[in-house]
This record gives sequence, structure tokens and C-alpha cells, in this order.
Amino acid sequence: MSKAPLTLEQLSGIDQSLSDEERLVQQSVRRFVRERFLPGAGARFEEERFPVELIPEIASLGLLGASLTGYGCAGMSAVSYGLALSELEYGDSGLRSFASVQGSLAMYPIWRYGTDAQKERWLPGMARGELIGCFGLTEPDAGSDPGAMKTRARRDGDDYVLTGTKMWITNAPIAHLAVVWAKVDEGGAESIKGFVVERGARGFDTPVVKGKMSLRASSTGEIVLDGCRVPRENMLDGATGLGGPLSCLTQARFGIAFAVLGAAKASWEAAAAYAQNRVAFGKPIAAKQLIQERLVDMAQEIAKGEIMAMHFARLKDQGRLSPAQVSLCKRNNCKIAIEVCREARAILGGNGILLDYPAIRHALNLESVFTYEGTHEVHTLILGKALTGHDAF
Ligand code: TGC
Ligand code: FAD
Repeated sequence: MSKAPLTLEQLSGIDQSLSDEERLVQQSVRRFVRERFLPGAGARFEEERFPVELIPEIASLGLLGASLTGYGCAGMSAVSYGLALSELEYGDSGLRSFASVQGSLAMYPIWRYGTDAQKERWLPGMARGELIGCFGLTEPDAGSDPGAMKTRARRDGDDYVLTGTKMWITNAPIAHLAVVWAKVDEGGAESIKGFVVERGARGFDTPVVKGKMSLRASSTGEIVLDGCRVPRENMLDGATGLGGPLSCLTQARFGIAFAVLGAAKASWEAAAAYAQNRVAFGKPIAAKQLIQERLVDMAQEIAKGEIMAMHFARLKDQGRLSPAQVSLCKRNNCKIAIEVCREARAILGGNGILLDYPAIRHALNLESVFTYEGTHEVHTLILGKALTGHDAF
């Protein structure tokens, strides 16, 4: 080998376009992930354990509600936020999921739709990582079609009484509060409203979902609401209808679209390094044309995904990013990321199925990421509708 091999960063040149502030965010999260998260990442995946002990450090990096302003939040640009999440996902999708849900799905609806009193009450503690939140939209019988939810909130004096079950809820078992979306019937008209349900409320339970073969280092549960009484002051009055939760999903989907490239890069780097050292038929497999073609295809898709994510992040910072563009980026980047991780796993051969290497863990995690926040098919249909005008749901 004559020259040092080109890195992914050198190939896409994305890093050269970063401001000093963006680079600082990227580097500090990178250091945290490599020094504090990656040692033991495989073991935590095996043990099905989210490292709650790291929450104070994640908070001190400004990663909880990172793109929000005020209330102790970091007010990061979309570019910095995307870079930070990508570094977290280089570690594990479960680590990134924790931050996505806290910021985009639990803090954002309070920040956008809550009263001043609600924001003061919850957001500073959530930014400090002292209060953990979750987001309950999906139900056992309503995932892609959240409008079919069965959870109901019935008005009773100054309270609402919530009944229903939410399924697949990230952070639910460790959450201090849940933003729950429920149908409300007021004056004969049915609508969807958001409620902040605090742990300790009678009739509120969050059983753990066990046996996941994906996102094992993320805490996932149900939210069971059995006649759970919530004061009216916990309702998020500013949001009415499905547009409320969907606007939160737009925030989270943007972050995911950027972040999954971190998992792809970690897997590519592991495969590329392995290929240099693994000898077959008398030569490192990196010197074989078929291996090179795979590494090139993977690097090409990562670079394209990064260029798209960066472009859309800059549009978001200008307030010009549309939900259809978010769908395009989530759909493309999740698909290429899972394919890259599977290819990396194959280049690692038999060793690739071990947790000693990151590729199998990332590939398994991305099965969830491919499905949540709108499945690949849902984003196809969102884009199909946007491009043709026909609703094919
Ligand atoms: P549709 O009639 O199209 O829309 C209903 C209302 O919502 C508005 N809207 C949006 N608003 C903001 N942002 C968006 N992206 C929006 N998309 C739609 C729309 O304008 C309308 O408003 P209005 O005022 O006219 O009523 O609704 P639909 O029932 O036909 O469904 C549309 C569909 C299928 C695209 C949507 O329901 C959908 O996206 N389904 C997928 C559900 C999903 O993504 N669930 C995710 C749950 S959370 C999660 O997975 C977290 S994982 C996190 C982690 O661990 O990281
Ligand atoms: P379904 O909607 O039943 O879909 C099943 C299959 O049918 C999919 O392949 C889908 O693409 C396809 N399909 C559906 N409709 C159509 C159609 N019209 N045309 C063609 N194909 C279609 N939800 C939350 O609310 N909060 C969370 O924090 C959260 N975290 C999650 C964490 C994990 C680990 C996982 C796995 C899920 C999480 N979810 C969360 C739920 C997630 O958003 C849903 O799983 C997802 O929206 C899909 O819903 P579903 O599983 O009910 O699948």
C-alpha cells in the first residue's frame, strides 16, 4: 500500500464545510461517544440495558432539547444538531433514540404547544436530564395510521380521564413524564389532543417490552392508561388534531435522517479496517476487486446521504425545509444505512456476527429505525402523494 487510505470524511469533504462551532459540537460528542459509550457497547446490547448513568453527561453536552431555545436548552443549529446525533448513532441507535425522543418528541411538543407555566415546569429539568420524557402515539392496533388510535380522554370536572394503551414507547420505562396523544370528544366533535402524564399518576403504568432483537440498548415499553386522571392544566392546548404529533415527528425524522449515517460510518470503518488485515488467498481482502467494489458502493451511498442531510439541514436553518423533504431524507438514509451495515457485516465474514464488531449491532438496530418514525413504505406513500397528488394509503 503506497499511500494512507482515504477516509470517509476526506471523500465527502463535508467536514471542510463546517463552521468552527459545528466542528466543536461534532468533536465533543465524538469524544464522549468514543471514550464513554463505546467501551461496553456490545455488552450493554447483550444485556438489553440503556446506560442511564450517562444521562448527566449527555445533558451537560447540551444534547437534550439541543435545537430548542430558552429553558436551559442549547439552541443548536440544525446542522450542529444533525452532526451531534450522527455521532451518537456512531455509538448506537439506542443512544441516539434516547436523545431524539427527549428533545424532539417530549420537549418539543411542550416547547411548541405548551403554556408558559408548563414550559417553566418541565423544560429546564428535562434539559438537565433530571426529568426524562417519552412520546406515546403508537398503539397495538394503530402504528402507521395513528388517526385510528383508540386511546380516549374524557373530561371530568377539572380533569381528563385517559384510557388506552400505547405500544413501543422509547424511554417509557425510565420516563418521569409521558406526552400522550388521545382522542377527546368535546361538544360532539372528536379531536386529538396531547397530555403530559406524570409518573405517579394513578392508572399509569409503563411495562417493559422484552425480547427485542433490535435497539436492545434502548429502553422500550408500553404506556398503560387505566382510567388515569390528569389535571386539565397538563393538556397541551396549543395543538389540536393529528398535525400536533405529526409536527413533532417532522423534527425527530430530520434528526434520524442525519443520524443513521453515523451507524453506517461506524460499520464501514470496521469493515474497511478488517479488510486491510484479513488475508485470504495470499493477499489482504482489501486488495480484492469484489471487496473494493463493495467498499466503494457503501462509501458512495454514505457520501450521497451526507450531502443530502447537510443540504436539508442548511434549509432547515433557513426555515425552508418541508415535511416531504424530511421524508425523502429519512427514507433514503435509513435504507442506505441498513444496507451498508449488512454489507459491512458480510465483509467481516464469520466474525461479523460477533458483538466484538459493531456492524451486526448497527444492522439489527436499524431494523427498528427503518420502521419507526414512519416506515419506509409510509415515507414512500407520503412522497408518492406529494409527487402525484394521489393518496395511495
Ligand atoms: P393527513 O390527513 O395527511 O394529515 C393529518 C393532519 O396532519 C397534518 N400533517 C402534518 N403536520 C406537520 N408535519 C407533518 N409531517 C404532517 N403530516 C401531516 C396535515 O396537514 C393534517 O392537518 P389538518 O390541519 O389538515 O388536519 O393524515 P393521515 O391520517 O392521512 O396520515 C398521514 C400519515 C400516514 C402520513 C401519518 O399519519 C404518518 O406519518 N404515519 C406514520 C406514523 C409515525 O410515524 N409514527 C411514529 C410514532 S413515534 C416514533 O416512532 C418514535 S421512535 C423514536 C425513537 O426511538 O427515536
Ligand atoms: P403497521 O402500521 O402495522 O405496519 C405493518 C407493515 O405494513 C409495515 O411494513 C408498513 O410499512 C406496512 N403498511 C402500513 N400501511 C401501509 C399502506 N397503506 N400501504 C402499504 N404498506 C403499509 N411509537 C411511538 O409513538 N413512540 C415511540 O417512542 C416509539 N418508539 C419505538 C421504538 C421501537 C424500537 C419501535 C420498533 C417502534 C417504536 N414506535 C414508537 C412505533 C413505531 O412508530 C411503529 O412501529 C411504526 O410507526 C409502524 O407501526 P406498526 O408497528 O404498527 O406497523
